[in-house]
Amino acid sequence: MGLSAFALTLGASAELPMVQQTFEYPDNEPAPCHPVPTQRQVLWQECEFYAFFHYGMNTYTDLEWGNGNESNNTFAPTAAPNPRQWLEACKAAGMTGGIAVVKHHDGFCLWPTETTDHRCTNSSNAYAQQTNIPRDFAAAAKDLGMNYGFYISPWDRNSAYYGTDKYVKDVFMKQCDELAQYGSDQFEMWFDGANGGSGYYGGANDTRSVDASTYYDVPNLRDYIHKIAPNCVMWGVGEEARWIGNESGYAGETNWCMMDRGAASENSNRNSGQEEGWIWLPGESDAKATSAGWFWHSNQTDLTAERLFQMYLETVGRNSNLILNVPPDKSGSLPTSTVNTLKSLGEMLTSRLGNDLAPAATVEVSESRTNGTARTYDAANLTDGDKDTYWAPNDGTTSATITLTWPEARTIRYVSLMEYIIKGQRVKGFKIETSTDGSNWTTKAPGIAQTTIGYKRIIPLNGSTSSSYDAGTSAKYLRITIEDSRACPLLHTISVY
Ligand code: FUL
Repeated sequence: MGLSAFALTLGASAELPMVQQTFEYPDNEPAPCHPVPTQRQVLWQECEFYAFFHYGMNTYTDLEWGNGNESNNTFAPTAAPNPRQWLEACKAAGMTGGIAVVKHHDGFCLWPTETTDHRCTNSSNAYAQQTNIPRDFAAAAKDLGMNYGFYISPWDRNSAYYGTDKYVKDVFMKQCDELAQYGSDQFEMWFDGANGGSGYYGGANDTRSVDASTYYDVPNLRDYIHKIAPNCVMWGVGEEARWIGNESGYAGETNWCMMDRGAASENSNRNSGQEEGWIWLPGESDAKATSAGWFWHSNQTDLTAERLFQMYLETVGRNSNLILNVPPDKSGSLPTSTVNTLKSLGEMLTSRLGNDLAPAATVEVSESRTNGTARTYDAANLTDGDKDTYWAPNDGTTSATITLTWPEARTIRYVSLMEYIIKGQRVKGFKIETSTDGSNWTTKAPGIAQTTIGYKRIIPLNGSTSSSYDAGTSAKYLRITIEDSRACPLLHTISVY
């Protein structure tokens, strides 16, 4: 039956006029190595380093997790909350934007939402009544040319409806919708994983637990938000970017953007991803820049700029985004000490990673694929400052060398490599060597696993992320050897500092 139907189809199509098809690839582009990111995920990975601002009811109660029964009047800023000041301080630190917490687990909302009475505008405090963090945060970010987004806790210890479908439909989804209306160019919505447990729940004072993987109707929520804010990555519960597995500011030296779906694989592979993972789920590392908690506490101290620089190397420098938390205090602004630390960090990043020596070098590669009509693949693409051009060898080539030569020796400390991830993450082993004469080579940073590259990898040549800035290495030649790759390696930028 099946066979004769097949023959019939074939016979019928044989009668049709032949359609001439040509399968040419005039650009000679390498095939993608799956899985590959969505365009939204690529844009998100380009954000690299941004801030987290935990501000809200807990700022006034000294708690980290409010119970949900706090009086609206307890939220009492001593001045008008100033998101512009938050963002300006973070811009000075070299950050590209930030995420403002506008509803934490206590359910208290920092905007005039219609979904609950538990909100800032119902406080007796005059500054609170005027507060609208999403409005002011979005406006400041747009003005400063920074990325912005919001943290909205799915878990709500205030809502009487938490645990029912009504909560998801009439409270949580509506709150996400209201927030999406504050800007279609949001880059990320942050959905925390903590949920279920004891709480006030409208006076019930009981314990409620949900299955987060089904309860929040994430597929519909994601589609809905993307219609309003097309480039908004839905973090965590939203399944477009993954938690790096710790809150201490480090990713695995080996770190793939790929992951198998499902809590089991995610739980055990968050820090390093999975080489054979079948979805693109890049890592984000959330870490605190202060000692006490996510929210402001009177006894907090600021971590040193040197420690934050180390975090940067161990996250952004290991193929992970870094979201660094700086908490505004009771006045609704960042404390001066935090502002100063951020400024020092920015100066450190500029002086250590701000002056790229690679464009002054000549670059030679062991092999480049044949250029296409509208695309080239040669070594010059590695140092042209253009993320959309890349170097590529032939299909089937999985090892290669790239050699940079300066007219005279330079003092160097860091090498930064970036894969053209639009076509998948590929490199699985590499090494870096330097030479002063072109014949005697020294392998650098042998203690650091030189495995994956991904979106970005920064190698401190002295092999230490905690004391990376030393007298440096004198080198006239720098050789990067790709030793193994899932498919032909594609790099778009090499930088040397
Ligand atoms: C956690 C939350 O429970 C913390 O309070 C904080 O918001 C952190 C960023 O995520 O899971």
